[in-house]
Amino acid sequence: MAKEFKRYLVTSALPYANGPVHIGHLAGVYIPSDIYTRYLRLKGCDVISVCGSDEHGVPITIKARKEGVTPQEIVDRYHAVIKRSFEGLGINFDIFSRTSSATHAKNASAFFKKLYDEGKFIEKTSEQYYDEEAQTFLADRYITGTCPKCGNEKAYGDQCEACGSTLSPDELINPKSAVSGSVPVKKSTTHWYLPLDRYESFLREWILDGHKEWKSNVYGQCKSWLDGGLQPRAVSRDLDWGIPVPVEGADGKVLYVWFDAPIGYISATQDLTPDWEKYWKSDDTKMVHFIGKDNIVFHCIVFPAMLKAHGDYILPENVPANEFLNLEGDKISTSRNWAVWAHEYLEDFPGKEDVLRYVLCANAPETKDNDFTWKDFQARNNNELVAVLGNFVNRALVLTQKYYGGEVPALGELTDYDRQTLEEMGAIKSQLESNIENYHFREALKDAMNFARIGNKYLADTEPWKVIKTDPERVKTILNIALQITANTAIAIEPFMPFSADKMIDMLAVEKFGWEQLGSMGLVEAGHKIGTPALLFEKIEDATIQQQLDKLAATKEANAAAEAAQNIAPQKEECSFDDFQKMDIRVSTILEAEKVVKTKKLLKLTIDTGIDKRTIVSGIAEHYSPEELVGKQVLVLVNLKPRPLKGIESRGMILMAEDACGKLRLLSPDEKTMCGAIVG
Ligand code: B3M
Ligand code: ZN
Repeated sequence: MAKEFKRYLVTSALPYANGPVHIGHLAGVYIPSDIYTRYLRLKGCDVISVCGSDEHGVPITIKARKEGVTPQEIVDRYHAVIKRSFEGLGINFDIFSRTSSATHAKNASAFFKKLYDEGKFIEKTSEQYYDEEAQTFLADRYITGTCPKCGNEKAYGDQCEACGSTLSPDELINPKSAVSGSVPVKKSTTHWYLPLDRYESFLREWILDGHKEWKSNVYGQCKSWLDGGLQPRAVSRDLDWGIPVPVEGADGKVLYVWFDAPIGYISATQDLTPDWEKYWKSDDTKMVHFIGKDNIVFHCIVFPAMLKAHGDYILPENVPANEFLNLEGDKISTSRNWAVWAHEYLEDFPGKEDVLRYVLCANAPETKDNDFTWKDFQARNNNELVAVLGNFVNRALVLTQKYYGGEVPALGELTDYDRQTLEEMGAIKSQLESNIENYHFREALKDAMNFARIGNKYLADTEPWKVIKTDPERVKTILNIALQITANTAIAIEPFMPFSADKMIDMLAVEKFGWEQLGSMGLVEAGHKIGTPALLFEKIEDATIQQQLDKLAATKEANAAAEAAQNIAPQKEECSFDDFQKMDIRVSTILEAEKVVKTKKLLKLTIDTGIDKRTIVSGIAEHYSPEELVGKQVLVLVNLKPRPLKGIESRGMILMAEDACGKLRLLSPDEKTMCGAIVG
């Protein structure tokens, strides 16, 4: 028998305030969470949705060091950017708090102190990596080295981004301080550990027996963590940014960010409502954590163990974690700026908030990693939102405007097809509800769009624009039904596309409907005057998409240059001036250029060296077209021993620079120079 819940507590992973949010965060966590919460609100449930910035942790202090500002300045900046992004996209938390708040400092300290006083922690002194130059211990991202699992040389002390392994600093090969670059030493330090092993049997029973309904990707990861055997996990760090450990002798130590952050959900609820305890302490509250897959262990193993150890709080009923979204076939990466940033999307696509919500829901990585492409974004907008939803709503409203001056016509005699259409519409609701309540938002979105699909087909099949000439009474029924389907569509799409739902309500000139009205007729009464029709969506042109693709191409090039700039070839062995004197380099002009057949890289050039006109074969076909070379002045090593290339005798070599991205660049004098001029 399914458990009855009186209220819902929806949490969404607290985004790190060390950068903006991107489409991966939105698709993985925040759009699903917002759909679920909006749905519950529409049904009139007692629901609160809490989120906020995660403002501690090493990534923030590293960024602050890099920019020469304080961590507070970093979190203030990004807390504001992230908050505005969510608001701009209609992601409607009841509170978007932050873990640098006073409430949270008090709350997290008290949580730690209760476990400490009740002896729930292990206190352990151990040798940890220390940077003598920077005078700081090296936890998490403060230390890098080679991943023992995959050989990635830029693995961090807590995680390898290449293979996803969770690591500890001691596992790194050739560890190096990310602060000063120096080789760290070991220094003893004391920390507190949550003995997760002591909660293994509770977690096994609670998850593996009690929550078999959890998504397979979540259940599977929990099972492998439990089967791997749980180890005590440090809950403090030697850092100067974070919540101080509230015990004697803990100077310079703060709560580990993953200990304090989940408590941030409780702190946010305390800031939201004085009734916070009924959400966190009553077992008829349904708590659902929306997160990405990299947070599963913290929300299904660590935080529940903390809550169990504390004893006052409920546990999550479900943790429907999504997998990862990639971008144009590549992993989204904040550090490589390989992302579509939410705030930039809002600037580039004003008024298209629902298009992104729609595409990211339709493509959500619910059970496996998925890929976002700008072409798909354009196709879904043009072929689904414009051609189906927008087209149907616009026809229903414009024809009512055209034939009846905007007054809803009365319903006449129904045909079998009318009845069949209305039955089809009425049947969608239960499936839509079931899909949302089971976190299958991709399927739920298809259900919601089916209202528009049915409407679109109904108008295409009944062709009121033709029938008006022969049977105007019939058209009244057709448009009345079309308007009822429009009203139902406005209800169904609201959790997914709230901006469009609001526009439809305005165009129908009605009060917002309740979810319970979904699937029914008579929502828009005969005689009611609708508002002014307007297009819900507009086509997105190729040029708009190309702009985004060009932006990504520029990012890719900048990354390649930055990457390569780190690998500048070392200087060659010294040579004497005499050695150099042997080379005879002349300013020359390219007279003719043509591709060498059956090769990709070679061009056959006719060169005026000032001494003579000669043929040189050069491997620049992938960097320059023959047309753009003719007339160019170049530098030529003319006394290089002649050599046959693809049967062509090449007499000399054109000097070029290979840049960091591997692109070849010709070297030319800065103004027209006589051929034969000697370069020295
Ligand atoms: N700050 C988000 C992340 O790992 C992390 C979530 C905390 S939720 C308590 O990207
Ligand atoms: Zn690795």
